[in-house]
Amino acid sequence: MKGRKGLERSHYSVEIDGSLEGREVTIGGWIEDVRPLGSLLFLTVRDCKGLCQAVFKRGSVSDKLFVEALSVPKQSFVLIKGEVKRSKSKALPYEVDAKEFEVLNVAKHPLPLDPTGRVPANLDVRLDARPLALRNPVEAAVFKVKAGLLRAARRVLEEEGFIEVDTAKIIGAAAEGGAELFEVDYFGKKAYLAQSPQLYKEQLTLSLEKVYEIAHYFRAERSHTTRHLNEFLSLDIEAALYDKFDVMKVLEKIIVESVKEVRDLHKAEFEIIGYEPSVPKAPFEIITYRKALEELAAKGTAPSFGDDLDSEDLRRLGEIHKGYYFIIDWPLKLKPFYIRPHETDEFLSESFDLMYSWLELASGGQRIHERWLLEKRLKEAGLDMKSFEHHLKVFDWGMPPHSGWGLGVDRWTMVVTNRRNIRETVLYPRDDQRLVP
Ligand code: AMO
Repeated sequence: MKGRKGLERSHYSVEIDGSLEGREVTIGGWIEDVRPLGSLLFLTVRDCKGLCQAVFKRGSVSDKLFVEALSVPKQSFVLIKGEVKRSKSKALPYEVDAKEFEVLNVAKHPLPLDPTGRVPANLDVRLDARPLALRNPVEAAVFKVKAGLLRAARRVLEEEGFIEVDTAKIIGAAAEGGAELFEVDYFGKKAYLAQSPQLYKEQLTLSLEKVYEIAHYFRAERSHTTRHLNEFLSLDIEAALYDKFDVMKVLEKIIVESVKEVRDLHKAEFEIIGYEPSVPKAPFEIITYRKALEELAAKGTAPSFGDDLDSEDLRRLGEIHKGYYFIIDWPLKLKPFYIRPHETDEFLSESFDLMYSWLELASGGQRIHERWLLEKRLKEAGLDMKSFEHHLKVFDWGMPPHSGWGLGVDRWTMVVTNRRNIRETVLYPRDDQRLVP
């Protein structure tokens, strides 16, 4: 696209290197700094890939252009045309000797934040002006890495023969039970926003066999923590004829290969972030729920057998297990109705959670595939059988044994990019205090 003066971007900042010396280029981006120095004027321009410098020389450009460049408000979007020359700056060894200049849109000051980060802004201010905050390279790097993780995970799943699906997010009945559903008015009828693709992904194994879905889900819970949101991104899989250990292997492979891939492909982003995740070693450690209780007891106190591990327990467990590890064989009563009772101990279930230190990243397990058993478990969970009729009848159509899991992608991105708050890994986070922007 051309500007009014006919200028058209020909290169990005990262391309301004020795290979272009002596060539004419047009760069486009946002003004980060304006530094006059006698008859020279240095402008630094940032685009989504990096930073480059342009120099305006009085005499070499008209006075009008020089003054225009001098007075352009920071963060305005501009195009600059000129010749690539060697510079004296160590950080930016090549610069553009400006000949032409056009402001495509002026940034109106005061801006809600300084994207350079020199004037620090707190998280709320950054979230209120998210697209502007993303001009800061550290913030942008987090989302480039997140996109890289999804790309790598998709690749692994395709290699493993999984088919990508997309299921409905407006649903007529509570998928998993529980009070965590957002209600919506669906032409006068009650409907809900999906809290997970659980029932649909299970159903699809009876024809597509191995499916995965990457989508947003909604939970109406008021948890004020750094790891919960009311809308989150989940990567879910479900596979016919896989048992719990088979799907744990798939999860492990995705984690190892994706971290390896982003480390290789996003070196620049990790350098900007100032952190590089180490590639985890497979196989991940596996401990049982029972073992976790023993470890906690050895450290002081532990919940009673059958009780859930609260965040304090998980923090203490995370002091023992620092990286990725699985906790398997949870008490059946702590798990949803679709999780299979344990092969050898009816008090337990064929379930697992994937942890990173104290943080739960994924949960899953082998499912019940027999209708009678599912009905029994629904009754025990006190759920309304009628609202599950559409789901139950599917189990009469030759439902294979199957297993799966759901991985919280925002939490995983927190781990890989070393962020402390899930809101830093979500573009437009939703919690009970934040519905806009
Ligand atoms: P679960 O409810 O454990 O399991 O969710 C799976 C993973 O999703 C992420 N997650 C969240 N992330 C941010 N904010 C939230 N409020 C939130 N809730 C969950 C976590 C969690 O480990 N149907 C099962 C999965 C399965 O068995 O296949 C389920 O939804 O990282």
